[in-house]
Amino acid sequence: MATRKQNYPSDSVALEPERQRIKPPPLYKVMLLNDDYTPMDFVIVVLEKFFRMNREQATLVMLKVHRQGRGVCGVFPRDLAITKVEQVGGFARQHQHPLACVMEEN
Ligand code: TYC
Repeated sequence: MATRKQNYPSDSVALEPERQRIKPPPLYKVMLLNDDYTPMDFVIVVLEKFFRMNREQATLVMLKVHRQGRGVCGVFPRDLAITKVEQVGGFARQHQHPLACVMEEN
C-alpha cells in the first residue's frame, strides 16, 4: 500500500526565524560627573579600582571629566551598570567625597 508523508499544518511551523529573533539586552554607559571637591587622585583610584583602567587611561578619563563635566567609564549590561554606580557611590561616601557616578541607556 502506498504511504504518503503527511503535510504539516502551517500553524505547526514553530521556528520561524522572524519570530525567534529577540532584542539584545540594552547596554548602559556608566559616567562620572565633575565636582569641585573630589581630589583628582581619588578619581584616578576609582577608575583603576572599579573600571580596571591603568594609570594612564584613568588619568585621561579623569581629566576629560574635570574639563568637560562628565565622562564615560564603561558600557555594561543593566545589572552590572547598577553595581558599578553603587560601588563607586559607596566608596566615595566612605571617603567623604561628593563624587557622583550615574548610568544612562546607551
Ligand atoms: N574637579 C575636581 C578637582 O579639581 C577633580 C574631579 C575630576 C572631580 C573628575 C570629579 O569626576 C570627577 N579636584
